[in-house]
Amino acid sequence: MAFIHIPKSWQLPEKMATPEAVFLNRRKFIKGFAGFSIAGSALALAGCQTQVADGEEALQGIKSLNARLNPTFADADRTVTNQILAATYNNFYEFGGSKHIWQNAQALPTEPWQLEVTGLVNQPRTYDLDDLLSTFPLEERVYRFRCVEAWAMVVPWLGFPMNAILEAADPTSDAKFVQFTSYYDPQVTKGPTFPPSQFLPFPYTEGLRIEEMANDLAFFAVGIYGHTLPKQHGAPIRAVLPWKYGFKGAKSIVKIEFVAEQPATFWNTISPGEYKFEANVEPDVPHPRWSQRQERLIGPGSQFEWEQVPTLLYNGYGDYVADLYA
Ligand SMILES: Nc1nc2c(c(=O)[nH]1)N[C@H]1C(S)=C(S)[C@@H](COP(=O)(O)O)O[C@H]1N2
Ligand SMILES: [Mo]
Repeated sequence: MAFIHIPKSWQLPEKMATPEAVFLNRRKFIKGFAGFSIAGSALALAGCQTQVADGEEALQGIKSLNARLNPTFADADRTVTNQILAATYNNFYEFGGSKHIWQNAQALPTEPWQLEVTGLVNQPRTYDLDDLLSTFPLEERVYRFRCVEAWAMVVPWLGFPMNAILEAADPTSDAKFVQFTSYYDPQVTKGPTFPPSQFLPFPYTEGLRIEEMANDLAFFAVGIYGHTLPKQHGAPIRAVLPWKYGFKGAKSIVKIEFVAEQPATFWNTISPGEYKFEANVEPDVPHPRWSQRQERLIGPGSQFEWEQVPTLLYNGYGDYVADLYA
C-alpha cells in the first residue's frame, strides 16, 4: 500500500500516538470499522470496508500547498491525528448523515469556485480560489478540534486569519455579525437519507459576532496536512474556530455576509436547545443528551477504543478568547 509522502515531522510514524503499522494493517482497520458499523448502521458495513482498503483514495484530488508554520501554533500539546483517519471520519450533512461520507463528498465541484464577500461592507468582493491564495499569505497552524459529539482530533490547517478578510471587506458600523453559507445544490449535495434534505435548513449556515471573527484564532482553512483540503474536509475553503464546537466551522463556503442581526444557523435552527449560536467548548455545560466533560481522540479501531481525555474550557484556548465572554 503506497502512501503520499509529505515530509512533516508530525506525520512521521514515530510521532504518532499509534504506530502507522497499526492503522495500515488492513485486517485491524477493517475490524475497527466493522465494529463501528454494527454500533451504527449495518447497511454501511460493506462501504466501510472498501473505503478504508486504500488510504490514498481518501486523499484524492489534493495538491501540495506551501505555508509558513506559525510558531505560536506549531503544536497543540497533543499528538496530531493520523490524516487518513481524519479524512475518513467526517461530518458533512450535505453528503449524508453518517461519518462515512468521504466518497459521496467527491461529487463536490470545487473548480471553479467563487466566494462572495458581501452585506454591510464598504468593499464587497467576489474571490476565486487563485485570488484568495494570492491575496492572503498562507500560514500553517496546528489546532485542537472538538466536535459537540465528544470526539476530537488535532490537525495542521493551512489558511489565513479570518481577520484578513474582515479588514479587506471593511464592514460598516452597522455590521455586528457575520454569516457563512456553504455550497448547496440539491442535485449534488443530496443530504442524509433520513431526515430527507427538504426537512433540513439547507444551505448550511453558520455565524459569529464580528469580535469573534476578529479574534486571532479564527481561521479560514484552504488546506490541511500540507496540501489542499480533501473535499470531505470542506474544500476549497472552510471555517476553523478551535475554541468552539466543530459545527461552527462551516465547510465549502460560498458566501460571507456581514449583517446587523444574529443570523440563522443550521444546527441552531434544527435544535436550539442542543446547539447554541455561541457554542463555545464548555465541559461544565452538558449537552442535553450527554456530558461534555470528556472527549475521545480519533484513532484506529472503533470509537469505543479511542483514548479519552478531559475536555478543557474553550478547548484550552482561554488565553486567546476568554475576554470575549467576560
Ligand atoms: N457545510 C457543513 N459544514 C460543516 C458540517 C456540515 O455538516 N456541513 N459539519 C460540521 C461538524 S458537526 C463538524 S464536527 C465539522 C467536521 O469537520 P471534519 O469532517 O473536517 O472533521 O464540520 C462542520 N462543518
Ligand atoms: Mo460536530
